[in-house]
Amino acid sequence: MQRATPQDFSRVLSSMCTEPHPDARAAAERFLATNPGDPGTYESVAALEREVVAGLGDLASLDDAAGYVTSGGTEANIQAVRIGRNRAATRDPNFVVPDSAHFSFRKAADVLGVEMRVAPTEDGVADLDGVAELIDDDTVAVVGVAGTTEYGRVDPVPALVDVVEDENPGALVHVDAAWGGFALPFADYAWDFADADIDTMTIDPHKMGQAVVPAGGLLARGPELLDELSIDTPYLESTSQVTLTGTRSGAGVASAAAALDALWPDGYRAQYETATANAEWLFDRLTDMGYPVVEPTLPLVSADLGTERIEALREAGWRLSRTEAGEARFVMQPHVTRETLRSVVADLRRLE
Ligand code: 0PR
Repeated sequence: MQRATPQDFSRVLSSMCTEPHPDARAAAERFLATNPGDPGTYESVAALEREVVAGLGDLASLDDAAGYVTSGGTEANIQAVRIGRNRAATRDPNFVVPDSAHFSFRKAADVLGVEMRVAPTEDGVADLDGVAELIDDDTVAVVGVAGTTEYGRVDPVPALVDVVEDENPGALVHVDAAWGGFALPFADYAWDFADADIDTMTIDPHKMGQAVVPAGGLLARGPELLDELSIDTPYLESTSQVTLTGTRSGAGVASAAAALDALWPDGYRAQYETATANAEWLFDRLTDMGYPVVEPTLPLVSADLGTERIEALREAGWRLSRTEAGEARFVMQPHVTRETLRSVVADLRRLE
């Protein structure tokens, strides 16, 4: 049987995954057979998971953070909506997202039986009047996005919190920072749990955190929020479980702990600064070439190159995907270097 080779990252431009940090890779291998879903048996990986939650709490300025390492942003987002639903009394629940929200919220609506209401965005961020109009007494959660999948935009979360306070203070405020979470601490417009009354947040180590897949993150302001997810586990040493999946990846957990240990804060700061400089460089080049480019906030550049050019770049081996509006999406993950960008821009010039 021929051995399949995994993707070589040198031409991957649109993925939110990246080459794991060497320490993360080594830790993942050591913990491959462990199951943090059974902390009574696998104590050391359970301890590492507590470290990861505390570390993600440090990133988001949340002391005594509650949370756990999920299978990814999808699970964290589903669980956040589930917390909102479970703690509310209504029989006819809804939640509100901006139209920039990731499709995982559609899955949340479907599996949880909660109506999803979609508010408009303006210039890529949630339109707060539009959000306010959709909130009613049956709203169990309101979502803000910090680092949208298509444009890297960041919603005005403190103002969003004020809107929720005015319209329905009982609704959960959830921030999806699945991709942006590892950049926010270094962005000058940033806010976090210390500045805004956020209840829950998604931050994924397997995106900008340089951990291995699967390692997502759900953070909650307090243990009582996570308790909303608690299910009894009669025959395990531990008596309850809050996770959506049962057996989980100890590799993901150990890798996230190792990545945080190696990179927080200086390594992630350097990564953010390089990525931001690269995003600005690419924005300038593509603008000079006459393409319409969406100005980046977090390091993600979307540019309208036209379908044929995107196809030609794909044929040349570049891994590029499109936004719903058809722009090419360049995600400045750590493996996307200035050299990579020079090379794709040179290929693009040849197509002119
Ligand atoms: N929230 C946001 C803001 C996201 O961008 C994503 C994933 C999620 C939640 C869901 O996270 P999981 O995929 O971990 O469950 N967005 C990426 C995207 O759609 C997912 C991805 C990652 C796609 C790597 C392709 C890829 O190669 O771009």
